Amino acid sequence: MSKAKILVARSIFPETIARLEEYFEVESNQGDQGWSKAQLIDKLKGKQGAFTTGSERIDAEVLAACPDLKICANMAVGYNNFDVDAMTARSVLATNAPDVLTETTADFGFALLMATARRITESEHFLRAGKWEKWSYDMFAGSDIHGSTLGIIGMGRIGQGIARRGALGFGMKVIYHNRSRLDAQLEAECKASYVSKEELLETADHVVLVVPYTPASHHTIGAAELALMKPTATLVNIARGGIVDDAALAAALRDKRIAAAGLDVFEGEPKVHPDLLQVPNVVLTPHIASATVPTRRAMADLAADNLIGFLVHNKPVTPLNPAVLASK
Ligand code: 8YV
Repeated sequence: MSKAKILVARSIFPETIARLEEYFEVESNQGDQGWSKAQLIDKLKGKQGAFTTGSERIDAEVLAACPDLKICANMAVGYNNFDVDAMTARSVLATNAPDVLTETTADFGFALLMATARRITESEHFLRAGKWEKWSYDMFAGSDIHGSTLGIIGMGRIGQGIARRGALGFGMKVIYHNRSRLDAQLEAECKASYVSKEELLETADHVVLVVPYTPASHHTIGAAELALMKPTATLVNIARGGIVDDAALAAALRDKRIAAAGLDVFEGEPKVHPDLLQVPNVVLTPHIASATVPTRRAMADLAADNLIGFLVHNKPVTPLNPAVLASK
């Protein structure tokens, strides 16, 4: 039987490519030059499978141009780069990479929270610039993590991981807001109390965003929400660009309407809103929350498992639209 053809859209571990080559004819973008949509379509034509990252948009236009496509396996838990309805309509399976990155991403959320509240990068820039000449009582005085109130918007697996770290490790009072309330047992495990979004914004000392991006979550935090937060509060976004109105946030940081922010994701990334680059009270990282070597390997393995599982055995591991399987 001839091997199915797949496209690996971005540079990935050579071991992952070698494994995929055992099962498929693989074309891969190991040069990792970004592809335009037209180039992506051109490469995807005639392929049955695609190994994608959050950067490749798979929508009705791509699907119409690539009728041989049967599966897109995302090496990411978030999948807002997929139009899942359009994929289901064309019987194309969508898979993501949940669970394997939960704890690593929760670790990073906490790291960014601490760096933001304790002004770590701002003070390092000061030191590197040779400006440290004397001790002073208020030099880079930030806000406390321990004993403070942590507000989490989006209480999925990663949000729960952050809640546990905050409550059990740092004695924080944890409040959360989510589309649906957790069951009582999970709430007790996370030591988290459900509140309205407004109450959370008004009372939290530190707000962490872990909500998936959908049209409904676009600009979950804009000027009105920032105005509800305490002037001493910090905001951390490890979810997706577009959840925060970056221009409104830059203005709030400039005017000290909130104390500081930590951002791993941006509207229009890899571009960053120029106003954010001008304010000192923000920690900026280039979308690396899941970036540890073991976790990136596990994410790549899971995307490969989905391609092999579906195209070879008709058993994907983490399907997002299982209706496609039922219709076969
Ligand atoms: C990915 C992420 O690194 O999993 C996600 O949703 O945001 C990151 O872990 C990124 O999307 C590239 O695929």
